[in-house]
Amino acid sequence: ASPAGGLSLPGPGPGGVSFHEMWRELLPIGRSSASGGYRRYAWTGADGECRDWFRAQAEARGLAYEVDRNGNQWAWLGDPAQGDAVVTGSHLDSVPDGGAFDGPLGVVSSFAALDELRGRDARFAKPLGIVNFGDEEGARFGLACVGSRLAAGQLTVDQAHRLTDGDGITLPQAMAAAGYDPDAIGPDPERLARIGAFVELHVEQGRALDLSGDRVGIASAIWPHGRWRFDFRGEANHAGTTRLADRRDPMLSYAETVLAARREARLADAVATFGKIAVEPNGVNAIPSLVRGWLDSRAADQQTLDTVVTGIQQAAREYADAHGVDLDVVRESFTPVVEFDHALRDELARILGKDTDLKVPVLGTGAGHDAGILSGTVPTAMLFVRNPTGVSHSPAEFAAEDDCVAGVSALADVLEGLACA
Ligand code: HGY
Ligand code: MN
Ligand code: MN
Ligand code: MN
Repeated sequence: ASPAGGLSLPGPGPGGVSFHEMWRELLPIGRSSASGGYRRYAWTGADGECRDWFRAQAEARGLAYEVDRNGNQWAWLGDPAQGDAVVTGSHLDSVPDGGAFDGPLGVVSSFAALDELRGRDARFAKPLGIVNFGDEEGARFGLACVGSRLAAGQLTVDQAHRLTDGDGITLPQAMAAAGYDPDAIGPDPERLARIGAFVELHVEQGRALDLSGDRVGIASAIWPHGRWRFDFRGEANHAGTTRLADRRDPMLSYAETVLAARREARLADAVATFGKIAVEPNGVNAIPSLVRGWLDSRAADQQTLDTVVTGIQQAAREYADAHGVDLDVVRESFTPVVEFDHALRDELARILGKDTDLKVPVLGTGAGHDAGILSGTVPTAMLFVRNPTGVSHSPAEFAAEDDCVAGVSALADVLEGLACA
């Protein structure tokens, strides 16, 4: 029934224990028994199982389910064509051996918040959506936030078609193999124009909330960040017979560059990480011909990031020259600084502070999110849930059950405050 007061949530849905049931269903999907971490890469079988789960959750609640041209999944209460929709959600894919919370906490909390609002008998004046953005982590094709970037027009179709994974499979091939139409991908301005506010809940990936003693926080900004590929090319040769003086060993210049990255980041109060490497021919008794390392670097502001990355590149060139090695550096992706919408941020603070004296902390982050990509197009905000160790992108990532429940409640308050008005 939909009384004059607005749309109500269709029942019956999984009910009050929904968070735990959803969490239990998701936990085994794509989990490596070797590491205990998750390997949910875009358009693989594990990703497909997560997507099936999303669809089942939408249908169990009588929400209208759809997949957009870029493979992002949506669940709707009310008709998004009405406009000014309130949307929440996150992603279900993972980094290599990622934790259980980065992404899924936001999606599970979204469905659970709707269930909580059903319990409150909320009536919605605006369409309400839940989204699962595809390929947020970029673990497979190297570029993060592919689904939201495509939708927002921040990644061209040509660029997307050229994305290739470590096995030489292109993004269109991977999408087609997963049953999606790669010829459909592209900007989706009309869909985004229907969204009046997007709020992504995410596990915190640092310890600010732990240190301040708060369960939930509001995001202020995302640091500018990017990924650069460093190709050091030398000469493959026999590890036993090649005199040290005759070697052109790219591993040496790579190793020195890793140290330079740490040095430059430390000097600038930024971060710089070489977390992925490919070596050719990758033989234990061969001097490498190629060492390819990927740099991820982030800083509080653009100028600092430029300084750090320029410093690392200059050092890398000097080391390459010293070892007779050729160097190519390619910037593979870049995300400028994100300042979340101030009015929406204030509105969240007002809603969450309404019945309490507590001031909800506002914090910045060095982690990228689909919310950051959307923020250029749509008024966007984020909620963070306390992470007691700050560990993320690791199987050890954790959030306490009480804090997750507090996150669901906060998200429900926010959705109610924004969509029931
Ligand atoms: O921050 C990242 O590495 C990714 O966007 N989650
Ligand atoms: Mn992540
Ligand atoms: Mn994430
Ligand atoms: Mn031999």
